[in-house]
Amino acid sequence: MKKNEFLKELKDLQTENKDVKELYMEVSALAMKYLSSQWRPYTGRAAYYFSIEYLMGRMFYNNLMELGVAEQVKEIFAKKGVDIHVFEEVEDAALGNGGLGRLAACFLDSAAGLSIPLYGYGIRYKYGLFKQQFINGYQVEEPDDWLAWGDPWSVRKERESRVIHFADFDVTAVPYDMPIIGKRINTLRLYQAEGSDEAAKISEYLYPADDTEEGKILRIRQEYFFSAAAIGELVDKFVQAHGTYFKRFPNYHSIQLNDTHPVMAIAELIRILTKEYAVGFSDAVRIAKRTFNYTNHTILPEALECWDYQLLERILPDIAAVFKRLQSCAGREWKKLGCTESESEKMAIVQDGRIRMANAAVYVASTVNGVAEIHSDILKKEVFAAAYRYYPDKFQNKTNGVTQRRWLMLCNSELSAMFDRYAAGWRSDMKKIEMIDTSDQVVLHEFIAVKETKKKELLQYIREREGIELPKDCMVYSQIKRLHEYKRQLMTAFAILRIYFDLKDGKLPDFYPSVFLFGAKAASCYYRAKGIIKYINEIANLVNHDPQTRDKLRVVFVQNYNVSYAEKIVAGSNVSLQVSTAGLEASGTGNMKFMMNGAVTVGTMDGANIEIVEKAGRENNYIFGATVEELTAIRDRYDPNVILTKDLEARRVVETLTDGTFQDDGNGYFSELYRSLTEGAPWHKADNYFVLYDLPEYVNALLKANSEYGNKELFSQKALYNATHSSYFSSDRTIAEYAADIWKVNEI
Ligand code: 26Q
Repeated sequence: MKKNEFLKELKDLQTENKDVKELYMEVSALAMKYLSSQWRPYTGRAAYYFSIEYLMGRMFYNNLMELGVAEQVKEIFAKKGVDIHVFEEVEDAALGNGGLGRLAACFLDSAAGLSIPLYGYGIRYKYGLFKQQFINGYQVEEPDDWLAWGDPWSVRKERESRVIHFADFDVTAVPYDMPIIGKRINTLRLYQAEGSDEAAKISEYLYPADDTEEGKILRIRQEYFFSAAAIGELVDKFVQAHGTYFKRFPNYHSIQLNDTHPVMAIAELIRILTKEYAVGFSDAVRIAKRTFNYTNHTILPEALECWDYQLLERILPDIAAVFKRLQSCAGREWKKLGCTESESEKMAIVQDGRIRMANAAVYVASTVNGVAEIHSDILKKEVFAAAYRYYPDKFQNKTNGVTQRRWLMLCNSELSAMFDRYAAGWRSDMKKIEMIDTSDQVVLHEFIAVKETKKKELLQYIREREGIELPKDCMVYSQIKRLHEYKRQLMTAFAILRIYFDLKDGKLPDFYPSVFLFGAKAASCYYRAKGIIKYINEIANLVNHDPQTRDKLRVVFVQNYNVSYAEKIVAGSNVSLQVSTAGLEASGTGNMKFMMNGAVTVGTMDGANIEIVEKAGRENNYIFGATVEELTAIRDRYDPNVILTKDLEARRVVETLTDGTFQDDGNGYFSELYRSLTEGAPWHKADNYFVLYDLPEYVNALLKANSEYGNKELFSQKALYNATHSSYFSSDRTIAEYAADIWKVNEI
């Protein structure tokens, strides 16, 4: 189908008496028809991305934009009296929960944009990340029935189904293909589990609770299910095209493991080669070594996956056996290399009855990468120090990026149009925006106007979604990310309270009216995260209703934060809050989205924040807090109670957790948070994320930004400088690096 045929059919489309869903289905189906002729299989060398999460967001507008028909579709609908914004009702595809899943989506977009053959593999969950609402300030979760809207952007490939064997039952993996549209069309293939009720459970939920044995088994099944389906398919296709000379398998395939969740793929490839094709074990390992690459996304010890050997053996005996043989094979290699006992122990794949997935990945992968400079350094120096000593060449850094097509062109057409005026050609070469003169008064005032427009839109959206009216002229600070203690949303809560008390005490006469926005979902079994949500909602309730402060300070925790919400928030905010404990945020990618849209960062020297200020200047951002080195130096002697004794202001805010200022209805959330800061818990020391240590500097940084915002031109120049120096954080740059340094695949 040609473009003009597509547009003609669209013009002829009957819209009367059709609801949004019907229109959505029909237009999407038409677009699929239009693109199908360009969507062809490819048999050359390609890269494969294995990920348990894909946070695609809403596909409708993005796909129309990528097909180059967004404007025409908008006009055609306008003529029919349909506002293109009605499609904002369409649910996001939220088959992921955070940065790792959104990164996968950005990477697919960039690869298609650069015409790099990259194929995504994952799970087609029936329910994505839960839908969230607040009832009395508490998070309430509902299943995310995203398929209720239909899935017009996928094609079920029944005939390419495969059977996956577990010791106790078989499962059919049915592929659903999604087009990833850019200069070329790549594919995201998600497998759905079918066959029996117990089989279907495997692709029912994203991250089912794994605090019971049953839950753990389900997680193992999920990981093996999609890894084995993908590997089985790649091996079959290879054999059909090239025969069984498997030494050539890595010539055609470079597989990127998005964290450890797909590490079962390593064992599955070795299993197939040895069991089904009689390849010797060491040859199979050699082939696997040339095929796989591993990206680590977190150094938090509790997130490094370990599986109980006996548990795995029960449902996947052959896979368990492969891990065991891999350990022997690695053990011999380490002896030869002269590793000490303790080094071998640190690198061990199977030890004390547990399989350490990250160690398996590091041993087999050709390359191991972190996602920002500081994170990659920590991997080398700490997490994988022993492996780095013996395999230094494996280790690389690939600083994350985000796709400017969704995170700038789509969510901020106004700023994009401004860039068109002052940096022609930037859409295909983003570096060009660096040439924009941020001190030019005309440019600056256009930028100020764009930010005002986007803020107005954001406030309007919040009014519709949350029923909250915010002051028109305000500075917007935003913290939007998964809820986690290390990300320190609690520290922001304390900082807000400090500002609130100071406002009431008349200590901040020149404070520019401000809104603090939060967006986050708490994992459903994460008790403290839920307590933090409730606490912030209580603070919002107090602050927003206090007649003494409500014109100056507001707090809103938006409900059901997701990709589509993020698109509004990053475009409309002035300040990006990136305040993780130094050393713990692997990279962050929200920080990059805000930067691209002209927000300044109030943040710690952590993750990609460090590179952001390297590119955009420390003087154009508000960096505060302890560095990794400082924290290492004080860690052993740090006692938050010393701070609480001396610093009365800190004490006043922290004690709101227990002094009755706020109510958690006898649920114990707040007192538990209090104890986590003052006493610690069996598994950690008091205030292990250094909230109280960094709080005073954090408040100062927030206030400094606030006072500078009073000088609109000064502040906006800083903000614009950030935007015009953000091209390094395009995932096009990141993907070009993966393609050149890891995958060795070329543009086709
Ligand atoms: C591990 C063990 C058991 C159960 C679950 C998990 C698990 C699940 C999800 C561990 C980690 C994740 C997700 C991690 C994640 O999203 N990491 C983020 O990745 C981004 C992309 O690289 C970075 O920018 C963020 O800094 C990082 O937090």
